[in-house]
Amino acid sequence: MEMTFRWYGKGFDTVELWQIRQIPGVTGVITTLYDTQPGEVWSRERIRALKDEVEAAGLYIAGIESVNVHDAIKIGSDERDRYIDNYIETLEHLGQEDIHLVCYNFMPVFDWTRTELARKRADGSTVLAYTQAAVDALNPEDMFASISGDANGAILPGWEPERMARVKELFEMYSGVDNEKLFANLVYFLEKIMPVCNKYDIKMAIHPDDPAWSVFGLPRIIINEENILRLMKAVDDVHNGVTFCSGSYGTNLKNDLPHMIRALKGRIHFAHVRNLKFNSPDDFEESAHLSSDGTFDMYEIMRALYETGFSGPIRPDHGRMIWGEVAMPGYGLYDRALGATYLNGLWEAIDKAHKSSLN
Ligand code: DNO
Repeated sequence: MEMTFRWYGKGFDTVELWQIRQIPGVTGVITTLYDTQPGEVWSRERIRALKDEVEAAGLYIAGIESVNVHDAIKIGSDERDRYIDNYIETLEHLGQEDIHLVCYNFMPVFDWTRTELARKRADGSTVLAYTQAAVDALNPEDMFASISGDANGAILPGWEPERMARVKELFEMYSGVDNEKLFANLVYFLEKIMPVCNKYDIKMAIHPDDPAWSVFGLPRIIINEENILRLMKAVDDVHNGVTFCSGSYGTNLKNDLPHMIRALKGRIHFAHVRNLKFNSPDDFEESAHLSSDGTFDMYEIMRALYETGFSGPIRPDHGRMIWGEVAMPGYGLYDRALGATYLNGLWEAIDKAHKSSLN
């Protein structure tokens, strides 16, 4: 595996490349052109400029998160082929610039959903949190307003104000789309893009739905082992792969995370590893990465990745806001850096134990 760090790009991220470079063991960044809209073609020039900027800081682009998929593709409307052609063009440009990993999601309307962006914990840190009761009490149009005040001025991924202004319209557009239709639209999309992915060896890595169930009655499909394996079989090409996000699949306590990792052997191209602390099955908060601070056994998650021969990028995921940092919720420097070193420590121990058992 290779330890990486998400970076939203200059002007969008409070963290700078030189700071990432100083986190021990972090060699690459996972980045994006944050100001592009879903459906837009990414020019080669802009991709190259981003690459140059990252490389000048002594790092490299380990992958893109995300190239977002236009709603027309998810809905399966008449315009979808045009947007798929644009997506293919973007993939071509990424491939030509030697970028071989693309994380994306297929969630309707909302990307990840949290009900609090700054829940205070006993130690004074703040974390992202989710309570089902809060979602049930809101209508989707109010969701954006209810959380945007806590965003520290940042634009949250998937929660862009222009999109949120159209929430009602978006919901209407999805009214005829159930889980099966969404799945079929995803397969259609993947089949169309596989040739370009094969040509440039681009690994597509689908991010799970977060939380891993339907919110506001919208269809959600990338939620458990059964569904993700179904998708792997439906488009049985190694370039159709997975972002294994422990914090997203883990929102459903029925998901056995190490088991899922083993079942997906060879198809996990990217991993987001973080912990959650459940206060009840319907209320969780994003704790520190450390196993003892949350509900998951992070050692077992890392061990499953190790034992399945995972060799792609890992990144620490949402961190707590600590030490007075003001940043995009979940994406400060300090706690994610702690997460990276902790995960690196687990990996080193697993690797050494494995190697000494062979002697
Ligand atoms: C949240 C992220 C997601 C993820 C997208 C992938 O912090 O994990 O926004 O990047 O779902 O397309």
